[in-house]
Amino acid sequence: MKKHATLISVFALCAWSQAGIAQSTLIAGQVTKVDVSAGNITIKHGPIKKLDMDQGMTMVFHAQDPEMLKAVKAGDNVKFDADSVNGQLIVTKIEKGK
Ligand SMILES: [Cu+2]
Repeated sequence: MKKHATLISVFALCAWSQAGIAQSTLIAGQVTKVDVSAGNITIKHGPIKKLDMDQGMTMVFHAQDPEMLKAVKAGDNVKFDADSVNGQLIVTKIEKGK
């Protein structure tokens, strides 16, 4: 009985954290250019508060892993996450939106 209760609470915690990530950290944007060989992607995006971008803009990001750029192409609407690493903006996650 005790073991069962522990399993349920671990599962609930996991589901909660995944929902939090999906809602709060992904940024909506549109891909305008992909350069897989250089590992760069140009994205037109809205405000990104955590990166001090108060307005939308079109800019180049470096991909954390160039392989992930193969899943998207110019014109795609995407949801992505980005971080500033040593002054360079890195896309850490990208997925196709609708
Ligand atoms: Cu920007």
